[in-house]
Amino acid sequence: MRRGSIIQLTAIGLVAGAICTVVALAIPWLPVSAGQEADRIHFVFWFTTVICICVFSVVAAVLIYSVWKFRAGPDDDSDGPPTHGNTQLEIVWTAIPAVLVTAISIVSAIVLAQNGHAGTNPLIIKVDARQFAWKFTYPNGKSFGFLTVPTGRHVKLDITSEDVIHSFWVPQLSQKQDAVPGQHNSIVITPTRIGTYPVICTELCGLGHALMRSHINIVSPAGYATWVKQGSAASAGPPGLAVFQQNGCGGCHTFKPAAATGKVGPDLDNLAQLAKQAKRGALDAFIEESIVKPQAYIQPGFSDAMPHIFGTQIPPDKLKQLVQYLAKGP
Ligand code: HEC
Ligand SMILES: [Cu+2]
Repeated sequence: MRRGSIIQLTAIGLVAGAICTVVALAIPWLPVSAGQEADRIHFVFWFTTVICICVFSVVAAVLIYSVWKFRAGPDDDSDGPPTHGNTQLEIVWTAIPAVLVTAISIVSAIVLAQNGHAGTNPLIIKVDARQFAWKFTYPNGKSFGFLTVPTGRHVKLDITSEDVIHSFWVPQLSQKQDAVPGQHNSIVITPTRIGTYPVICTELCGLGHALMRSHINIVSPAGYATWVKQGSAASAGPPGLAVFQQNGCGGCHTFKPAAATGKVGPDLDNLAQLAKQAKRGALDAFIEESIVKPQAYIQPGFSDAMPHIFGTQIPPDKLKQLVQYLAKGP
């Protein structure tokens, strides 16, 4: 092959690879990772993607070069020269993919084994799916409609279903696991990123499937210890307090009556004043709207970080208790 052709082939390959790389990097294909397992899965994804971009560049270069260089002339009706395979080429294009696919298998197998590893002292949480809700039961026997877990600890989710097949999925944790009646499946998560992320049922399970959502609060180990303490005391105190604690409001808000010290959202001890400033009707109405539809009014200085799920998650009677509890103030 002439030197000029090799330079042309390489140039086409580099351009094709560059375009592919831009598409791969400019579009956020994956959700942010909130756990060690997701980090590893993302690594496998990118490892495979890099290999794919390399293979694509080579194929695109040869294809585009051939179409361009070996195109038949306008008056050329002759047949091409007879060719009879090329053993050398065939060995090369069999051996290289074999090596690449083996590499992907090995990396995947290592990640799979690491992701299944729960360590010696995992926090075991039972996950019960039913049409159309999630129930999370902690080692102390308390159950909640949402999941709260600390960072930096292996958490083993013991997943089952009470009726039909569901599937547990948190996009930011990358893993899915079926919830099957009469069977216990598990996944291990090791949260790393504090925040609130959706829990989604990803197996069509009936009419309410699309509403079968909850959320997972990833909190600091200290925040988790506080939450466990508060959660255990939830049966005492006014009814609104239990609703406040069960929905994880204290993770983001300060509110003295609940001994909550969260700093992500506004200090709810000042709600009366905040409501006046907001000019959105009476205190009760303002609080209810803020919980059910937080995006309707964003408190200046804060972002729309409050989950939009409470409107469907908190039943009307509980919501009333919660609103009254907050309206009473400190
Ligand atoms: C992930 C963090 C987070 C959680 C969990 C959370 N909030 Fe909020 N909340 C915010 C942020 C941020 C704002 C400010 C933005 C806005 O006005 O929507 C806010 C605003 C509010 C407001 C309006 C205050 C104002 O001045 O506008 C109320 C009332 C409120 N939250 C109550 C609750 C209750 C009750 C819960 C539990 C059911 C809860 N929040 C759960 C982050 C959170
Ligand atoms: Cu379901």
